[in-house]
Amino acid sequence: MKKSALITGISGQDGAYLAKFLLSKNYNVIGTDRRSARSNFWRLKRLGIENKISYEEMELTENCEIDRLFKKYKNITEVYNLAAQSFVATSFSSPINTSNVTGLGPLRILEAIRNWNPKIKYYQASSSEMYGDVLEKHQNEKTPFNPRSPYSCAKVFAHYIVKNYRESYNMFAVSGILFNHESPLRGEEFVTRKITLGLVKILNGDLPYLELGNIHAKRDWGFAGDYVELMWKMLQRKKPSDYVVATGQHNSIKNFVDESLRVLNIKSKWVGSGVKTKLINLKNNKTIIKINPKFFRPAEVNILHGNANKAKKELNWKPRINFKQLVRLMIEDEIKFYKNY
Ligand code: NAP
Ligand code: F7E
Repeated sequence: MKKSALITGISGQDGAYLAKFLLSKNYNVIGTDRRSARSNFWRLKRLGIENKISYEEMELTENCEIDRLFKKYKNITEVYNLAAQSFVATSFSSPINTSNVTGLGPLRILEAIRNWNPKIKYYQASSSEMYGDVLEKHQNEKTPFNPRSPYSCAKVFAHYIVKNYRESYNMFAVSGILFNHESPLRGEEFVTRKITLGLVKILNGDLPYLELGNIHAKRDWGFAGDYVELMWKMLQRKKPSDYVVATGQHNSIKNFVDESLRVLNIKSKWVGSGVKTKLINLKNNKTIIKINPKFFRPAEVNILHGNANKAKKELNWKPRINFKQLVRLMIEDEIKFYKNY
């Protein structure tokens, strides 16, 4: 019998890659989006799977919409809760909405599962942002959380409520603590995609220069396509358990810019310091990057570096794409899909 999986947040980066992966495993995929905004499905179109998914409307703040899903699809065996207000910067301007969607949303789904069929397996998209101002150099499943944004506070709540439902009701409910993962399908507001798209726009004469915030922050960046496989693997285990997913390498935003320019074969030089830092294109002396403090966050997560040994050992996993390959993949795709390049 074909298995049926429900993916919330099907229109997002991970939703698209996970749907593709589950379809390749012969699952029926039911995907939720908010208000039937078909234009949001560019990622599913890009992966050639737009017509292979059953779509349902679901807003994470609406209990009755969540309930309706489980009433309608009695054969769902796995739920992947990827929907969230996922942009950290927005969580500072919309803390209440972020807490409601990203924090309470998972609880609403868990309650629906508990009422309809507690045998359904549940995956929660936890985040390395929960480590915040890190309390250990390399973060693993045992590292204490120290969140630095309304987004990460909401994710910490969701993480613990998943654990609580697992322990209280014997449900198969797990969290993947995923470190930053990027791809050509990443939203344009996140820094990696902002950089790759911005640089290609500059080369096309469509943008004079790019403005960034804190270029010294460091992230453990992996490839989203590698990471979604782990979500599935976690739900195939006999015993439910949480896992960190990371590459174990970190790089700064500045490194990401430099590597992008290396791939594009543009010689450049950083000049100045602090908010006066600039990146100059040595071919034409034009400024490519400036710092704009409006992109600084009220509280920053300076460095994240994951230790995924548990996933490597128990789920037999290792990332296939490293930092340099990731940057190349993103730049090459940007060029391929950018008009007139
Ligand atoms: P994404 O591209 O921002 O996608 C988020 C999805 O959530 C979109 O489909 C969005 O729908 C949906 N959504 C937003 N608000 C919603 C609401 N109120 N009700 C229902 N759906 C809503 O995020 P992603 O990068 O794929 O990440 C997937 C999940 O993993 C998120 O929970 C994120 O917090 C978490 N995570 C991501 C990373 C990472 O590096 N990518 C790392 C750790 C954890 P619309 O299209 O309608 O906006
Ligand atoms: O920022 C710095 C910024 O927005 C990364 C989400 O998927 O991963 C993501 O959260 C860093 C931060 O991702 C700009 O200050 C500098 O230090 O790409 P980001 P994030 O905040 O790490 C985690 C794991 C998630 O769970 C989240 O859902 O880059 N930065 N200049 C900038 N960031 C942005 N966005 N824009 C800038 O101009």
